[in-house]
Amino acid sequence: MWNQQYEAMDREKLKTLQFLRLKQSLERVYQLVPFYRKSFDSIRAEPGDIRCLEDLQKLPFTVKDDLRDNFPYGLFTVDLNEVVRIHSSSGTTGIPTVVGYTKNDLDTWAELMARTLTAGGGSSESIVHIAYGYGLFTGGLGAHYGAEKIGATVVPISGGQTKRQVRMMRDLGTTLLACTPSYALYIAETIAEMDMTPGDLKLRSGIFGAEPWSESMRRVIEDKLQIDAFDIYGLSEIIGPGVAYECSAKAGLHISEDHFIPEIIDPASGEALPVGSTGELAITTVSKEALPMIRYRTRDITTLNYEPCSCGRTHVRMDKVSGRSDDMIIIRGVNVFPSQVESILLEMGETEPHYQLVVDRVGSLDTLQVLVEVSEQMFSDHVRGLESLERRIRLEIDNMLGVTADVKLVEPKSIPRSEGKAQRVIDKRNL
Ligand code: DLL
Repeated sequence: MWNQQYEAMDREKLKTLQFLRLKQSLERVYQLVPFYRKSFDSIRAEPGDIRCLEDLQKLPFTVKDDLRDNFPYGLFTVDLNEVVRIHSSSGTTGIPTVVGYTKNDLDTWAELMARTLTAGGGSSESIVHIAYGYGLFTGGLGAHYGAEKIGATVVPISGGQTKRQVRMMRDLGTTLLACTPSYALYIAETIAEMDMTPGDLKLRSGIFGAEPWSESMRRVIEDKLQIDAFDIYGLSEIIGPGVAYECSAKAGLHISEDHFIPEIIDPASGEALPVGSTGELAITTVSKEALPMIRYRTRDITTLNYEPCSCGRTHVRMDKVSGRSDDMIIIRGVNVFPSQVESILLEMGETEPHYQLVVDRVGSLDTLQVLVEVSEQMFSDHVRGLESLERRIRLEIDNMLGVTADVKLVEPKSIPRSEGKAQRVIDKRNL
């Protein structure tokens, strides 16, 4: 454990700490950010009305559009003089959102990533290969400062030039890989293409996140790279990576509750849901200086688990994120997450782990097409074998998810590989 005092803090003490920090954050945003003052005033609430942690549920949510509406600095609580770093989340549509950090915020972030890396097998002995993108994306620099904090040897390679990445990992004796799970898979594929095996590298573990990936995908990555694969979660608006991380139990991601208060809400009504329910994660930051967030709606779907963890950390665990509520595809009334299709494909084990979902509308009917790659050998096999596999996958998707999909097996390497976040869904209905 990187920080026993906080990561294994007695839960009663933790709640007291959260509450004290929450009060300060609420005062801060109420005094300094017109948006929050207006939002609290709209329900006639003042920070003083929040008398216990549960009272937080009385306050309005903050959503991504609030950041856009106040672009670029409108939600900051400090003068720009005190802001030492900007990151931005690359919105696919419209105005990007900008997030800022004070010196203390960067220290907190490094601390959180130090916890993440330590839980993921990192130490001062590690050689950490950071293939998350550097730049405005929070992945690269977030992992970077955490890795330096634990005293590891950092290779800040960023994304791209995958063959060179593999050669560097081999030559430098890299032990820990940090990148998106889809890029880890691409790296594994490239190792094989270069006629190498994982045995030619010294990789032992990886911290993968920034996009949803299923348990089955974990097994594929662990198997192909011969490593321990850990899930890490975060989002720019809250701080970047480092919000939650898996420990060796690999049974949920510990949310650093000394800095964040998580809630699960009904994505449709916004009502808080009882402990153990699956719903949208909302997060309140309690220590952020430049850009505190009150009840920020992440759109990510998960479940919280307060049972004690075998690793000794006391912080609540969130399940692997199954998807974003806005990535959920609704096909003729049935909700489908790409990660559910991923699990089915990988569990069947007859295709390659590369797939894409194409959603379209024919007349007034939504259609779902699942494109999935098969191996070279299988592709050159006779057509009947392929047709039969397509049929079996279609049946399995129908049985497990209750939707009819058109399954199409495609040539090896025909689905674009990703160096960052993979694009799993192509929704032609929006075009
Ligand atoms: O993706 C921060 C990050 C970088 C996390 C590196 C982990 C590793 P954004 O670009 O703002 O920040 O995107 C945040 O990505 O709301 C989730 O939908 C998704 N996401 C992040 N981590 C996971 C994960 C970074 N482990 C959005 N599992 C979030 C599933 C994830 N989805």
